[in-house]
Amino acid sequence: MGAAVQDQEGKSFFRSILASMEDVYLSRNRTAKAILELVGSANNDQICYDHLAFRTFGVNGHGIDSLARFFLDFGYTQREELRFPAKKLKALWYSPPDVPYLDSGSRVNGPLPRIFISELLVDQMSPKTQEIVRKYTEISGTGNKHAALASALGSLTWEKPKHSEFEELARESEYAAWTLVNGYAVNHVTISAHRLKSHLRDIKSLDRFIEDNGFKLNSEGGVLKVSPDGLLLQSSTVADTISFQFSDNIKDSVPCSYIEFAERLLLPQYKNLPENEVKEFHRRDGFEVGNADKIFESTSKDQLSRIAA
Ligand code: OOG
Ligand code: NI
Repeated sequence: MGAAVQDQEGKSFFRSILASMEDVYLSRNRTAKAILELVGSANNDQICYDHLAFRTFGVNGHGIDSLARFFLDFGYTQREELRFPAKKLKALWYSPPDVPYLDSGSRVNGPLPRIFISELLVDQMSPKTQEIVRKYTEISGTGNKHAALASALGSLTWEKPKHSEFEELARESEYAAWTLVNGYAVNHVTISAHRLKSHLRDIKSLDRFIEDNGFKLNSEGGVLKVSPDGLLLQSSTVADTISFQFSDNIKDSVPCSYIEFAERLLLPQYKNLPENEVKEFHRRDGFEVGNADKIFESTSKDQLSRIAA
C-alpha cells in the first residue's frame, strides 16, 4: 500500500477515504443503513464488505479508469473484464492488497473489499443520449481526475441536469440516468455473507431475515442469483430513492443506492478443509456476468415500482 499516512485515530489515509464514501452512502440510503444496523446487531457488529461498486460514463477519460486510478495507487490489482452487450456496459474488478486489519475490524476497517467499477459504452448510445452525456462530462472538465474525492464528498463533478435530460436518458438506459444524478457515489456495498458469524452466514437465511424484516429484494431472474459453477451466490435490495432538485427547478425522486449480499462457497479442491482453516482465498473469487446483469436491475423502474406497489 502506497501511503502509510495515519490520521489521528490511527486509521490509514486510504481507509479514511473509504469511510467518507461509506458516510455519503449511509446518509442517502436509509434501507442500506437500516440493514447494516440490523445485520450488525445480529452479529456482534462484525460485518465484512465483499465489494464496493461504482458506475461511470465511458467517455473522454470519465470511465472506469478515472476511479480505478485511486484504488491502483493504494495497491489494488486489476482483474477480469465483464461485458454486458445488451446494456452497453463494461466492467472491471480489482482485488485488494494484502494488508493487515484488526481482527475486530468491521466494514471499512475490516478486510479490504474488492472493487467493481462499470462504465457506459457511450459511443454505442443514440445521438441524443450521447449529446447529454457529453454535455455533462465536458462541464465536468478535469473532474474525472478527482473521482475518488467526488465520491468521498458526495458531490457531482458536473452541474445538476434538467429533469427532461434525466428522463431522456432513462428511456434509453436507466444506468445512464442513474449515473447522471449520482455521479461517482457508491452504487452499493456488499455484505460478505459467509464471513458473518451467526446463522445468517447462509445467504438463504440472510435473504429470509431481510424479507421478514420488511425489506424488498430485487426479484429479477429470481431473488438468489447463482453462478454457473454454483459457487457465487448473490442477492440485493431494491434501491432507495431520494428527492432530487433538477436545475430547471423540478423536484422528483430518483433512484440512489442499494445493498447487496454475497456468499462465496469453497472451491472444489478445498471443500474438505476444516472450517477454522478456511481463508477467503479458498473460496470462489471474482464476479459473474449472468449474476451481475440481474443485479444491475436493482436501480430499475421495474424493481422500484414493485416497492411502491
Ligand atoms: C453493479 C451490478 C453488478 C455484482 O456484484 O455483480 C454487481 C451495478 O449495479 O452497478 O454489483
Ligand atoms: Ni455487486
